[in-house]
Amino acid sequence: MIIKMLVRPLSICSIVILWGLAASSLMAKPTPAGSADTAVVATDTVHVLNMVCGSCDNTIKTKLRKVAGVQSVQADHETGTVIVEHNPSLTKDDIEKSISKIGYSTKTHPANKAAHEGLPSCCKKENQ
Ligand SMILES: [Cu+2]
Repeated sequence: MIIKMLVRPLSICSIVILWGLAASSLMAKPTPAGSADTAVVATDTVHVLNMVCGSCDNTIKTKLRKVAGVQSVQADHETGTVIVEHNPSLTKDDIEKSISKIGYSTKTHPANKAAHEGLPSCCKKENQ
């Protein structure tokens, strides 16, 4: 008898709580289109062979950020690395191809010559 009286108010409470949770999760459901894309992020570190100065860093950061799917770019000519956060539909190879189109070389993708010629003079280096 005592147990029944304890259990009953509890179960009514828990039903109300569960109903509340269900209602709030339904209300939270509508999310903006594309949010699934930006929620999951992959990170790749690419070694770039011919970055020589801060302008190289800036060129790569500015141009790589415009590539669809790229979310953030860090470039450091001193270490020769470019760290890219991107959505999982992009591969590291895609990123290396984009870097070569900007005028810089990776081990597998030599720089596009015309793009390299268009770089500021301080950034042009023979060892592509
Ligand atoms: Cu430079």
